[in-house]
Amino acid sequence: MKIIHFSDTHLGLSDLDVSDEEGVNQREADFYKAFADVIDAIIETRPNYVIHTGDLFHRASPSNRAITFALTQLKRLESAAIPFVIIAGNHSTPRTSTSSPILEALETLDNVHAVFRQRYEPVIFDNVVFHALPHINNERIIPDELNRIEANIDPKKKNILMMHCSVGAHYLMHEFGEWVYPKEREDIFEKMDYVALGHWHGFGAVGKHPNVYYAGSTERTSSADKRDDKGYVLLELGDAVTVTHHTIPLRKSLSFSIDAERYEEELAALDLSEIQNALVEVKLYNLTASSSIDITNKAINTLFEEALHVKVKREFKAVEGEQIEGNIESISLEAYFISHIKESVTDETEQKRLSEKAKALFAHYEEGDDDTH
Ligand SMILES: [Mn+2]
Repeated sequence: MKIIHFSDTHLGLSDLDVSDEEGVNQREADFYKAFADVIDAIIETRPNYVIHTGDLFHRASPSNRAITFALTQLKRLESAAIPFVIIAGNHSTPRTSTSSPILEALETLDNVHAVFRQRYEPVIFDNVVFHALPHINNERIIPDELNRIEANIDPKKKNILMMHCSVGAHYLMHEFGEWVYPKEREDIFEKMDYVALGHWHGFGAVGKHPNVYYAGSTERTSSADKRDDKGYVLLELGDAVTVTHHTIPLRKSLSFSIDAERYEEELAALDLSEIQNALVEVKLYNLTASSSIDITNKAINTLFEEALHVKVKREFKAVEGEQIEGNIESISLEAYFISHIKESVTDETEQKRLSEKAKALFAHYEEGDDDTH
């Protein structure tokens, strides 16, 4: 039996101020392409089943374009007569009971089995049971839902658990509504042939379990994600279980570092051979206030004009021997701001109060800056 497991496709996510020829946000289009690439691979591989472990859409109320795209692609699976089982993730579950879940719309397709009613449901076929546990807003009922699984395990069939959560605190994404799987219930994993997980955006096996996998996302959902190995899992279930990860081609994501003290030499030495249509991050370091003014973003953008997008990060030379660490982009500004407070405010209590306030504001700014998971 062959099963394809994929996850976290975040259809409708848009990022960066760049559009394609049709006026669609280019990153949004990249997510559609990744999804279509997986559907192509499915149709070529012809697995017995396809499973998706959540975050099909980026939002609980996706755009018309995202919905139309998803339905068109799922229709291709229906035409190929391949059953598709999907659970809701935290991104596609409404936070209030007044809005209706988007996955309900998928039930109009005959081959789609969508589990989104915030409770455990077994999806039963002739040779396999998919134990589907969708995202649940009320964490307190999760232990009871987990208790319902074992009675539905059929030893004559393959048993596959599908969940969208963090197994152990390691896989937390710091998002609204996410939950950690209770360690004391990991015994359920041993009764399953395979545990299909969604939520974490990298592919990989979980802990010491040989049969528990995150499929990972199909695209990079933030600029912090530099992974190139996005794709899907092909699961072959015979006497043994084999798990292989297949990658799909992604837009390049490249990082460059330029020492501002040796700016001209470093520029001349840059290898720009792969920048075409890439997502580029340029870190300028060893900057002083004056060299930072001299090296404009415009100059950097011109240098990398073949790239799809350029993000410039500025790291200033440490002030008064102070080492600046952490998120360079905003901390350098924060450090400058705080050193300015220290210079211009003599009263120590007032100095402390203003510094704390500045830190809180910068922390808030940083949070809002990268809300694209
Ligand atoms: Mn996700």
